Amino acid sequence: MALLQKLFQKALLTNLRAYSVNSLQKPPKILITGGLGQLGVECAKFLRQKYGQQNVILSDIIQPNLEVANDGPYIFADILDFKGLQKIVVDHRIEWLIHFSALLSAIGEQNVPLAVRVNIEGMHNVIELAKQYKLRIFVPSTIGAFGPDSPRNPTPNITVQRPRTIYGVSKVHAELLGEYYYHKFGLDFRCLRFPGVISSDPPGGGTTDYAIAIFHDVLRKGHYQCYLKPDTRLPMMHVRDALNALSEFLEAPNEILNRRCYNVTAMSFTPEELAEKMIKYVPDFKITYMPDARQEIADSWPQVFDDSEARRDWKWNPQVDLDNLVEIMMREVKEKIASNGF
Ligand code: AKB
Repeated sequence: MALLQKLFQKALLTNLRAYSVNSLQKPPKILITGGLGQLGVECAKFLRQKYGQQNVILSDIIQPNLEVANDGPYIFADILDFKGLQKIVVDHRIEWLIHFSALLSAIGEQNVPLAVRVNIEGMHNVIELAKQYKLRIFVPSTIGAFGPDSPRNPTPNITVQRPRTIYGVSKVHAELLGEYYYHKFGLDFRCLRFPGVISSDPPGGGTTDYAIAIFHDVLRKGHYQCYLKPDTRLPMMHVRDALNALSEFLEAPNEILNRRCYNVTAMSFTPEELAEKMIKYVPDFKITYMPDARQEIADSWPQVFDDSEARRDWKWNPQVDLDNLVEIMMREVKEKIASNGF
């Protein structure tokens, strides 16, 4: 019986996937907010390959560099300006909204009023916008949406969430608001809780940033001073997996989703374990440890993230493990340093 049920579910999933891809023959018009943060530029590149260059609009309040400006449509969008957002959605016939604008965990603690405005007021604007114009809306959440009362190893999809950072509080707020709008108004709200995302682009004020900064410092100076203790275990994933997760989840038919918010991850490691893998590439590299305020944040977060519900419902399956990650980062950061000097 269980086997039959499984086979039926698999057949349903295959059919729905095929349907979902076919129904995307007219590609969606997508707006990405907070486009110049860690994920925006890579996400736009990835989605433009899938849906066409003109169908993915990157936006932010910052002037882009030439490379970004030449890569595809880029516009000014202030997530605190509701009318401005309405105009963009109408003028560009937007159908999907990917809302990246947010202050991350460490930087949010340094300016709480700004984090409240960007992360909470900004969320109010985009969710109302999505409701008014019937957009599919994706909002990333995070391991930071959990806190010291949550089980840390593993942290399941549904459990206690009492974060101690304004970033975490704003993300729990976003998750709950999105679920509420889904149940009350039928809004197509989708949310993934990401672990630390590792890419060769410079990080943006998070607690997991060490896992990016370490590559830049080691390749430039042969030394890294880590702000977390050597045994601080945190869930992580390479940006390629993060974008695959986002895109697969955005395309998944509503019928197969049992939740609006899913945990996703690829691996968990400590600074010490990461350094050990890197020594293979830079044998004389040195790491020292000087924990700062970010240690307390990391100590309240999941160590191992349970993403079995995403694996079950929409077949989430990460591709990049720790060995691949170190190999990719070593290569890409070297290339970046050679071409930009940073
Ligand atoms: C942060 O460290 O704040 C982010 C996150 C895990 O959400 N990278």
